[in-house]
Amino acid sequence: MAGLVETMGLTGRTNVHGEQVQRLDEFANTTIIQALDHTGLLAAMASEEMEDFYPIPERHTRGPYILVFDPVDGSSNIDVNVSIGTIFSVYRRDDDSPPRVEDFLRPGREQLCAGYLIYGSSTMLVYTTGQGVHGFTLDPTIGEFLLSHENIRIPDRGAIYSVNEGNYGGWSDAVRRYVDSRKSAGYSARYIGSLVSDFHRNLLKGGVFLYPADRKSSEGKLRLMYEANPLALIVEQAGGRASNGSESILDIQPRQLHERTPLVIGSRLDVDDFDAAL
Ligand code: FDP
Repeated sequence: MAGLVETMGLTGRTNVHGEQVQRLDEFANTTIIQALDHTGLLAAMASEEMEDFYPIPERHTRGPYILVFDPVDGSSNIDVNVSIGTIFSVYRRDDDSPPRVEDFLRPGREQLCAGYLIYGSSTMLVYTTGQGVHGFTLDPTIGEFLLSHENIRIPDRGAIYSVNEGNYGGWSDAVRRYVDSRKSAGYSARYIGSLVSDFHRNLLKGGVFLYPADRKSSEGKLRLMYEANPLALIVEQAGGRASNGSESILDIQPRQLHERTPLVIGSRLDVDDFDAAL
């Protein structure tokens, strides 16, 4: 309904990352918090759209889990009706003391569950709890997600590379060589500009997505906790890899909630090639 009701366009505010906040970002953030704050399952939530984490108010029962989410991924595609998504991951706390930021600052390997929703030609939920990756498609006539993609496996090598090549001039020589090598190997370029959508396509078909560091941003653009970690758990569970060029994304010890990381993710051999090229 976004095109018919007042949920498109900018709010006029900027978020903690200095980006302009879209109305749908804010709407999705509030919807997720309101849907989950009283379930008794969570102790706290952190979102790409909020500067600090959100402890579950004491009037609600607190549970053992921590939720981390990106309410709308691919914000620049909202107003032009291109696929966007929602990304989430779940951790467990060890005790029931008041939640602290340290509860969130844990390597991605400690995620209990990670997943995303993609709003495309159909709405899908793809998730893992460490026992493979499974995809469910929403049947809007009954309001249920039905298992449509059981045990997804990503091909070991793909034939697609996904990167914002407008940044070519700011990349290191090694990154340029890697992207050039995909072209000379006959790969196709596909870049939607919504991470979830680019990732989902490569997960099903094989391929590599990269958002490397460049001259403007030495840490790349994407967020470790809200974007890279959940997708890294999913890709590893599907037989692929995720790296920052020197280590597995899932092994990085986060230092702050909104930390960024270079990200290379997708088919195992394509990510191996990237690490070898650096
Ligand atoms: P967006 O800025 O539109 O929200 O992290 C956000 C993200 O989109 C990713 O979904 C996407 O992969 C990337 O940024 C696109 O960045 P560029 O526009 O710099 O290519």
